Amino acid sequence: MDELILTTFDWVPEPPRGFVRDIRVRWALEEAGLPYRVESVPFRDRNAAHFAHQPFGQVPWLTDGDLSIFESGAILLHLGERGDALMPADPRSRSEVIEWLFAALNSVEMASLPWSLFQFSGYTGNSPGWTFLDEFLKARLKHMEPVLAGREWLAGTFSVADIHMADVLRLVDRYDGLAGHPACRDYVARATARPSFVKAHADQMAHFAAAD
Ligand SMILES: N[C@@H](CCC(=O)N[C@@H](CS)C(=O)NCC(=O)O)C(=O)O
Repeated sequence: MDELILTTFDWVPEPPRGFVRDIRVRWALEEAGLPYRVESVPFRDRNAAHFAHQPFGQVPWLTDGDLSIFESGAILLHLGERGDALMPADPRSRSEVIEWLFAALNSVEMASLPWSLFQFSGYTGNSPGWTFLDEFLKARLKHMEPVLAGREWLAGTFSVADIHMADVLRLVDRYDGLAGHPACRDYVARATARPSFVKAHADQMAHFAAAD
């Protein structure tokens, strides 16, 4: 089996620690019990080799033998295809995993990320921009709430779709944005209680702390 190498930054400032997207990849690798190594690239000085792997100069990316994959969604689909630990084999369940993975990124995160960036920046006053973003996110959460109230995991068993959805929602939770959505909050609590998440989170925190 080819060696799996996860690349992340060598260091990031305190606020994003625990939320850098390499955690999605760490979490998936831990869930699947796949051995991997972590490498670092400079946060401050991003060179051409970095952009050759990740065209936006971001992290994470994963190398699997001579394959180099960027975008956390693409990485988790790739890992999901390596076995049935993260993506069930039967076509119906597999298709459900893929649709929920895209829903996490393209329907929920597309609302939650600008909302979180505004929260982080303190732009939460009584401005039309903030009100628009807040309503946009609440509209998405309103639809996620009955879905998550009715099932433990999005597509039957725990899958890469849950890694993405829980990670997206946990950033909202960080700013108390799930207060009116108890099923979403319980889902985040359920997912992040998994030993694989606990380890992935601790490993990310230790990785960045080691560079201080
Ligand atoms: N859509 C990308 C987003 C990657 C991303 O936003 N990475 C952040 C860390 S969580 C980053 O590299 N930020 C530094 C920057 O944008 O300059 C993915 O899911 O992999």
